[in-house]
Amino acid sequence: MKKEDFIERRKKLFEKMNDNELVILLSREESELYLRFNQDKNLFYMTGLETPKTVLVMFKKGEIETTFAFIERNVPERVVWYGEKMKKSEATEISGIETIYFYDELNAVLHYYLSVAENVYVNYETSEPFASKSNALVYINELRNNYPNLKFKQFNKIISSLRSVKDDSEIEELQKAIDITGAGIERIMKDSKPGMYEYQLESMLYDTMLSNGYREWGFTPIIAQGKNAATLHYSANNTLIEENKLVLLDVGASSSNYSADISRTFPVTGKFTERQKDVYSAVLFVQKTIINMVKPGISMKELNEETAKLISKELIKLGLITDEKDYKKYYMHSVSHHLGLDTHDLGSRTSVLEVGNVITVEPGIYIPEEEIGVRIEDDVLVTEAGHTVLSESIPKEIEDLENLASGK
Ligand SMILES: [Mn+2]
Repeated sequence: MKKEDFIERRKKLFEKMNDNELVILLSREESELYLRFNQDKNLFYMTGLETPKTVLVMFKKGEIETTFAFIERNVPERVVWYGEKMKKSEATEISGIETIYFYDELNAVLHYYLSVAENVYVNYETSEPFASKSNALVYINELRNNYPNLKFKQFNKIISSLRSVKDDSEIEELQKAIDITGAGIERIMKDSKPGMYEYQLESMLYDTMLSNGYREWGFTPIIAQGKNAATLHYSANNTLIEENKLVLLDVGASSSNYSADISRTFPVTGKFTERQKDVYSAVLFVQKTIINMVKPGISMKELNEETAKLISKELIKLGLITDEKDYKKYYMHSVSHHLGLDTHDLGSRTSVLEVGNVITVEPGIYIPEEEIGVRIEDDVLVTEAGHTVLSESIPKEIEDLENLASGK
């Protein structure tokens, strides 16, 4: 990602902002010692800065568009503990923002803007899940009290439509995250055996990531054998893998904060049973059909409705239900979500697709009483011609899975 990308994103945001509107984006809390710092996604999207105590401010008044940022000042006696802080020139080099202040100047510099602005977009709202612990939220609440005429709005509302259309740099990062995830998945398919624990499969993917410089997961990996695969958010990954079971992987590495999200289901012993094959084929057929529908102008609601219709028919063929309406017993989630900086990225789950959206397509069938759970998930870019499956190269055909898993 280069500074021109961030400059372009800020330019697009100014086009959406009204007169006298202000944006204040605060960084996340500084991490505890045992965790690596993880930047607020919106602040990263707008600046590329990955440091705590960092703030972006943008203000639009008439023709004048003002942008500046705050970073932490170096404290010489703390350098031996935490190293040098980023220099102003480095912040400018990364973000393309020319005017950089220090964080301890925040109140003094902001006062003028808070006094003249009518609306302010902030990235912390009371709906934040960990609101009570967040210094950022405490700060926003202080502003609310000190500037009672100012209207506070959620930044997500104004940025959502921009973030859901990916630029070339974002697609490049997503592709890297997807490719390394795919390499790890293939290694798991080749090297896993019954008698291993699920977390040993997790370690194969993690090792593939780390060895290639990808140090972060996009989300907590799901490695689920047999009946665990029928628990949608299973993440304990600590069960012994039994003979003849299917293993469901729902995993994604992160590349520069962009998350892959791939699901594959394979027979750990190298051969599907007839029943497993029937269920797998049903999901694969639905998944391919839905992927082929992806194009600009189609809504995610339509994809969901078509998935439900197709899965209902498959469930009847599999002898699991007799009335189409009962499909929710075996398929209970949506087929798609946006993908990007967040695994479940900004962008409505009912939105009409446009060029540059990246969505998942992930139908599944879950039959706990048969200890079978199948989900197949690819990451799909919406293009003018229709779509490109960014995860195309990760195997999902029955023959390929059997060959990989049996070591052929
Ligand atoms: Mn997903």
